[in-house]
Amino acid sequence: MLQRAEPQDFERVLSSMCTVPHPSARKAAERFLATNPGDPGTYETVADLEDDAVDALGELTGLAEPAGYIASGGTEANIQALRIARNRADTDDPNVVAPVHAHFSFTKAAAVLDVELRTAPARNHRADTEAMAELIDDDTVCVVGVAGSTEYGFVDPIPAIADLAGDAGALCHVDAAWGGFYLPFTDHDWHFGHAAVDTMTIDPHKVGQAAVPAGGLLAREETLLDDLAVETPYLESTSQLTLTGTRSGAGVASAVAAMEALWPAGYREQYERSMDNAEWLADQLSARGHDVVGPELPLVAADLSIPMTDELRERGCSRSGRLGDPTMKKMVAHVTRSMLRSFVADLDWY
Ligand code: 0PR
Repeated sequence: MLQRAEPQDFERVLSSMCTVPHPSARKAAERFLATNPGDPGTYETVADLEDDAVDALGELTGLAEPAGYIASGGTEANIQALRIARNRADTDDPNVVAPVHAHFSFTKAAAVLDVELRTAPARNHRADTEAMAELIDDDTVCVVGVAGSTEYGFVDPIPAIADLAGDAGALCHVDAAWGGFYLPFTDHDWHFGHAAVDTMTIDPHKVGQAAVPAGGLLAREETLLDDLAVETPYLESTSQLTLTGTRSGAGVASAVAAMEALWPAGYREQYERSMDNAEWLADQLSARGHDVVGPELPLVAADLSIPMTDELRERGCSRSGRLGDPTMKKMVAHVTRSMLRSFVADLDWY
C-alpha cells in the first residue's frame, strides 16, 4: 500500500493554510529529522538553530530581544500563551477574552487549562473592541487578537486590543499563526513594535514555507516564559518549557532554512503574488454574482451557492462553515494563477 500511495500534498489544495516547503527547508528537515531539540544538552546544534529561528521570527515581528521557541504548531503556541497568562495571574477563576473568530485551538486551550473562554461578537468579521471590553473583568488573564483570521484573513485592531489588555492588567496575545509571514509587507499595526503585545503565535509551517511541524511562540520578555518552565531532573538541561517533550528537529531546522532563504525578499514576492491572485479570484467570483468577503490578506471567502461535489473537493475546495452556511468556501491564494483559472472554469461549467 505504502509503495503505491501518492501523498496529497499542499500544492494542489486551494484551501490549505500550509504552503509547500521551500527546497532548502525540505533538505534541512531531512538532515535534522533524527535530532531532538527537547534535549538541548545532547543535541546542541539543533538547540543553537532554534535560537536562530527565534531571532529570525523576532526580526519579522518587531521584537528587539526575542524569546520563544519552535512549537509543534499554532495550537501548541496558543495553548502555551494562555498557560503563561493563567500561571502568572492572581485569580482562582481565570478567563480569556477573544473575538468569536479566534481559531478553535483556543477552545482546546481553555479546556486543557481549565480557563473560561469568553468570545465577543465581531463587527464586519473584525474584532469589536467594545463588545470585547464588556466581557473583561478582574479575572481576565489574557485578551486575544487575531492577525489574519482563519476563515476571512482579516486583521483585528491589535493596538486597541493591547490597550484593553493593559487596562485590565491582563496579557495581550496575538494569533498571527497564518498571517504573520504576510503582514510585514502590509500597513497593518499588528506586531510587538506597533503595540504592547506580550505573546504571539507565528507559524513557519504555514505561510513561512517550513516543513510541518514548525509553529512559533514568541514572548516580549524571556521572563514571561518562566511561567512555563518545568524542572527536568535527570537531563543536562535543568528545565523545559515546551508542551511536548521529545520533538523532531526537522521543524526547527527547516524554519531556519526557509527564513534564511526567503526573508525578506522571497516572502515579499510571495505576498505580492498571492495578493494579486486573491484579488483576481475575488473579482472573478464577484463578476459571477457570488458574495465575496475579502481579500484583506491573501484569502478569499465566497458564497458559491453550488452544492459541494466530490469533483470540487478533489480540486481542493473545502467547506468552511462558521456562518452555518455550507456553501461558504475559503481559498487561500498561495496557489498559482493557472490553478485558480481552472477552478473558475469549473465553476462556469457548473
Ligand atoms: N491559529 C490560526 C489563525 C490558524 O489558522 C490555525 C490553523 C491555528 C492557529 C492552529 O494551527 P495548527 O493547525 O498549526 O495547530 N489553521 C488551519 C485551519 O484550522 C490549519 C489547517 C492547515 C487546516 C491546513 C487544514 C489544512 O489543510 O484551517
